[in-house]
Amino acid sequence: MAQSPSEKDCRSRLPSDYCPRVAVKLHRCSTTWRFGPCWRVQKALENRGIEFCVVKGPARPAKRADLQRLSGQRLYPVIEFENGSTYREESKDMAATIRAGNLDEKRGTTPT
Ligand SMILES: N[C@@H](CCC(=O)N[C@@H](CS)C(=O)NCC(=O)O)C(=O)O
Repeated sequence: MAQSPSEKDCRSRLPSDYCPRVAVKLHRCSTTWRFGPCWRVQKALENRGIEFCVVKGPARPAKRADLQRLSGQRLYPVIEFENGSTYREESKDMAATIRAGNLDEKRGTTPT
């Protein structure tokens, strides 16, 4: 899939500190389809011009221990902020938040 100008390449399964200068990491499934929950949120980030990188995770839910540790659940998409906090809601709600310019409000405190 061609990268949009706002998407930085994190490549899959690299440590989450791989792109420290990017404030937003999109943890998403590895499908290249341009529809579905992950694509919906990725598109919203692109349309809003938010700089982000993509971290593609394993397809099998059983292999999503890292995502579980990071976000407390096993579904994509998940947004990780540079302070280590994460944001996950229904993808339609995530996309609406991003499009409304309210993503920063979802940034939590640094997890301990
Ligand atoms: N209703 C949820 C669905 C999320 C969802 O199904 N995400 C997919 C990736 S696009 C996923 O994690 N599928 C793996 C699974 O269902 O275990 C949403 O819209 O956020």
